[in-house]
Amino acid sequence: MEIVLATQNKDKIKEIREILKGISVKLITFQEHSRELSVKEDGKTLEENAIKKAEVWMKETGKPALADDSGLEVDYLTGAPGVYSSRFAGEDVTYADNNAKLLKIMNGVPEEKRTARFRCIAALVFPDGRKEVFQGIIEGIIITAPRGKSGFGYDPVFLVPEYNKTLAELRDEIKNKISHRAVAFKKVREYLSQDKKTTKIKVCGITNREDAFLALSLGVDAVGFIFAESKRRITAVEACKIIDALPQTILKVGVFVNEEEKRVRQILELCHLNMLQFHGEESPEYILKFREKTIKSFRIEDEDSLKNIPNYKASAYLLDTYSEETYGGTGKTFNWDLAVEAKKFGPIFLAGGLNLDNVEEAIRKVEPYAVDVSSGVESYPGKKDPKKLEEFVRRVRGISNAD
Ligand code: ITT
Repeated sequence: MEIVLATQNKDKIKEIREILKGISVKLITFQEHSRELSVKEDGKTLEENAIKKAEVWMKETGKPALADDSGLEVDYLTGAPGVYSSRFAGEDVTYADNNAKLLKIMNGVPEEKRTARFRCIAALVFPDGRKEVFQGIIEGIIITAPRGKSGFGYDPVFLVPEYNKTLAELRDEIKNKISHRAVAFKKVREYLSQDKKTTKIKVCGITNREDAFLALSLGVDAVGFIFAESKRRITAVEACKIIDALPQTILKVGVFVNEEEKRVRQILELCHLNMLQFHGEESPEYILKFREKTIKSFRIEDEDSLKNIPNYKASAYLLDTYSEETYGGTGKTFNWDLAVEAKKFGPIFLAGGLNLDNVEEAIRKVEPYAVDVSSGVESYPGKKDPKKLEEFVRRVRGISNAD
């Protein structure tokens, strides 16, 4: 997995790289992304700022992004400079200016009243909407004159009592074990090592009970029933019989194409669907009428096909291959670079010609929230091939669990 480091502070990048060393995640910095993004840190808390920074970079790149906001909290100053640490002495000041201002204010304050802490909030934000926050703290004392040359920021005035040294006097490897950033990012590290990628699988075009139970037994996440003109169309009554026999654990998605709202509601009620997929030219307003979870499909031809996506507020977006003749099930793939680009809009269901031969490459390249397969695992239209489906699931899970 690739993660973007949402910071332009080179000192931090160095520290974070060191703390996360050895983890099977590729960290991309603004230098590699060859773009600078300035994010206004106008939040009232470190957490707000950290999430804001990560979100801006996640939206810009379509990749998970990791940011931190850190601050020094001095007890004598009732927690200041805190969220304003970088601009304590004003806008565009140096670390030395901030330190000088702090020492001036603290002049004459006795040692027992010079207690302080660094707090770091790390935020990890994913394109599918997940947000995770991790905290790290280190306690210390503000000394009366700067000491030491390593580190950055307030390090030369922050004494760590256990070592009787300032953070700027400690070797990098020690700072990167005990600092606020080290504590927060070790939690990030643990989280990421547990977070095995699990691409969800939706099997669409279910027309019979046997296929539904095959999908269930293989641990597929969702099954789709097509209530529109298609070789795989199913009637509401037939779908209802299958759905009633399936457990809660598998999601049941109803697929509609330019259907009347009233008819969708009838089928929704009759069949107890969990999700509605709109595969036609439904408007953003039409989709908003449904309180249920929705997937809006887009047929992708070229870059222009992505332009309309941000107008829709759906729970997820399904990308299918464009065809003049049909609304879906073309069996053909499209340019997956466009799917990578679309990830910034929300969770992506990747569809369009997925099969045993290309699904692994698709997941490696796009890392979608879910893959959607129909004709690629059939023996003929409307009937799934057990061997193909089993192998498809095995391949997806194989990639998903690989480091
Ligand atoms: P980004 O927002 O690009 O990540 P930044 O330099 O603005 O970088 P922060 O807002 O997180 O960083 O940090 C605010 C200030 O807190 C920073 O300018 C330093 O003066 C201070 N600071 C943060 N971490 C520190 C550390 O490990 N040691 C010393 N001072 C630190």
